[in-house]
Amino acid sequence: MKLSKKEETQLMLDIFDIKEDILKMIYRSQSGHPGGSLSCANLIYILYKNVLKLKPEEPQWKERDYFILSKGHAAPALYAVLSKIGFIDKDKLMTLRAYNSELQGHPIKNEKLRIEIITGSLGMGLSIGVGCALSAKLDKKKDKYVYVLLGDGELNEGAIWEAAMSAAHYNLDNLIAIIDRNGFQIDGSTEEIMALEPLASKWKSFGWEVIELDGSNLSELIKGFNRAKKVIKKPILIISYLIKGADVSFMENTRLFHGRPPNKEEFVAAMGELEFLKDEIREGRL
Ligand SMILES: Cc1ncc(C[n+]2csc(CCOP(=O)(O)OP(=O)(O)O)c2C)c(N)n1
Repeated sequence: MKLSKKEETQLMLDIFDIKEDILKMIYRSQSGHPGGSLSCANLIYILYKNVLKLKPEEPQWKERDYFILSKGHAAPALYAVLSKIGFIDKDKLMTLRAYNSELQGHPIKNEKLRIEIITGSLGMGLSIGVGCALSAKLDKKKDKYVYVLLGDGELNEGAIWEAAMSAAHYNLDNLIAIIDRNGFQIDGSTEEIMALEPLASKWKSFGWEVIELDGSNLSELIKGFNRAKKVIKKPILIISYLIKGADVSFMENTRLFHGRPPNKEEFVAAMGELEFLKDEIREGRL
């Protein structure tokens, strides 16, 4: 499906609203992970808006697709998307990380808010996804997909590779894993800390179908997900090239805002940049 210019513009504006919410939440709570939330916000939004099969009025619909945010520290991105879609009240967003809030720093299973799985301890989401996909196969749910979003630094966890082997062993073509390939993790660039390349051929040799795409191109993302759903008898990996801290100049491509909130000056500057980019989109310059 190719997006019309109008559709693409609206999606982009929505994504910038989401990015503003992410920064507001993290600034207000003075705690959280801006870099890896900003990198994947567009991807999570496209999933919820254009890809996942859900019933708005029936959160526990048995045929629904699952989304597992394995890189759980990007919870602000998930919460802001769920609020944009209408599953979380906007007011609630500013309770991020507050005592007794439903919106903790890492996602907690919550049927009402449509958070399927508790995550945050990296390396677990793909194994859980394998279990969900296997169970959907056993239940003969032919049109149910499980989507798992992984960080690239998260791939340092050994359990990911056990899950990768099992998924291929069980021919889980209803499992679509996505890597937020932003090139950075907590301590520096992924290639410096623990090299991942050649990443695509590693997954191919584990028996996965691999799709590589530019994750900041919304049409390409949608096309990639459609292509993934056509694959048979193999699990699918989408390597989505993204930018850590995307769209806030001083947060881009650095580890410095991995797990640190912006201070007041940084927050004001970041919001100004996002507003400027929104104007550019509205006026057709972006
Ligand atoms: C098991 C485990 N070890 C360590 C951490 C601390 N931690 C949080 S984020 C992170 C780095 C993750 O890097 P990456 O997956 O690339 O995330 P992104 O850059 O997309 O935010 C680490 C080590 C954790 N959450 N879980």
